[in-house]
Amino acid sequence: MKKLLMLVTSVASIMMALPAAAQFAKPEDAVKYRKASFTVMAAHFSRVGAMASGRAPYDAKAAAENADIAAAMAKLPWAAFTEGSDKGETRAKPEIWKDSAKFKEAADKMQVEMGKLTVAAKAGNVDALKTAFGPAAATCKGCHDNFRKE
Ligand code: ASC
Repeated sequence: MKKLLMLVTSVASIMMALPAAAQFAKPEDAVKYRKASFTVMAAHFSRVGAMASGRAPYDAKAAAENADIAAAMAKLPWAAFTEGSDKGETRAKPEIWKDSAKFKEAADKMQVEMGKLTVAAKAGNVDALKTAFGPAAATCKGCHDNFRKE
């Protein structure tokens, strides 16, 4: 058991040390991965949004669970904007690679706002949730406007 744990730990640390590109055998795999993480994020984020806007009844536990998942997903897509993954089944704009500092700033901002959303959701108060939801949604929209084709 101890050996297994050591093996798992060392495999995990090797994986974390690998450059992002090494996680994907092909550019299409990176595209699929980032789309999947955005899809899951959007599903859970919009459940929080439904509560924040009153379209769904407020349920503190569900809000916290969904915000947590959205925040976890918000960490994932960025490493999948690998070199060469600007082609194929993607609406990613060339600006992602040309203006990568601006893209990273937008990605970081989203993660910060998603983090604030989870804090608000865990506070168990619908007004805190409403306050945090708007700025988080604005980070989604900001990236769509600047970095996603129609
Ligand atoms: C969502 C979702 C988005 C954002 C965006 C905010 O729920 O899926 O992409 O909010 O619409 O403007």
